[in-house]
Amino acid sequence: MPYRFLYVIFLMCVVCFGTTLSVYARTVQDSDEDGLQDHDEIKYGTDKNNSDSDGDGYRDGIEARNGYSPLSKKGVRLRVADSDHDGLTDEEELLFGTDPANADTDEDGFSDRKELEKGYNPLSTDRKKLKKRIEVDISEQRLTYYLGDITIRSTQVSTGKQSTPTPVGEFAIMNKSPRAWSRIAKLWMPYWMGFAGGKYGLHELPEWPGGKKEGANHLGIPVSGGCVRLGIGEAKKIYDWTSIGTKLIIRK
Ligand SMILES: [Ca+2]
Ligand SMILES: [Ca+2]
Ligand SMILES: [Ca+2]
Ligand SMILES: [Ca+2]
Repeated sequence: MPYRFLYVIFLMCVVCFGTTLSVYARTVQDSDEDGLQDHDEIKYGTDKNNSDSDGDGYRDGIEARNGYSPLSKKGVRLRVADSDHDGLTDEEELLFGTDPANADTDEDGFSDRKELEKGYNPLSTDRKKLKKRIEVDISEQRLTYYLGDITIRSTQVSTGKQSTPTPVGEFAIMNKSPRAWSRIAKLWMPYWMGFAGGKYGLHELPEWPGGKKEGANHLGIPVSGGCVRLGIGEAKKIYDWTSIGTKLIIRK
């Protein structure tokens, strides 16, 4: 009797182990054995049954691991490639969860890029606008902006020095100017986005009247008079995306 009992236990263990293995196999399946699992092939927009989706002689897994687009024959990097020509790089699409091989992931007639620009979810046909939000982390000297739960971008900033700290709390972007003039500091602040009564702003590295820019090597170091300084190029991206009223959260 005890032997029969042990045998039943043994059979149960075999069944459990087998089920676990088959679940594991399903989750880590790589149908075309190219080093990119099936669920990652969906993310990259590649063919899970073709180990070399773009036919350039390099396997999808090798291209993806080394930062190349497995959808582009010409050895183009993910950060440059725009395989579906929708204006978002393959790297951005991976970040947003949109399909790098389909310009209109949710097939609602609006391209992924248009939806993100206008504040809609490119992964859903729901026409409800998502909330835009900018967050600044002073200790990390980073600014990240979001559309709903989608991280749009993260970039290094320079916030206020110890004697002129950047205010902490919850604000909203209250005004915008492509080129604001500081009467106090006597310099230009390109791509100005004002907050806290308009006394402070997010803006590009300041520019002296002669055209000289404050150094880009200040990014990552709190040296400003209280504003949040952004890098050249990054400021315009945020400026173009931000609306009046966009929520701004600043943390220590
Ligand atoms: Ca694969
Ligand atoms: Ca390839
Ligand atoms: Ca694209
Ligand atoms: Ca769409």
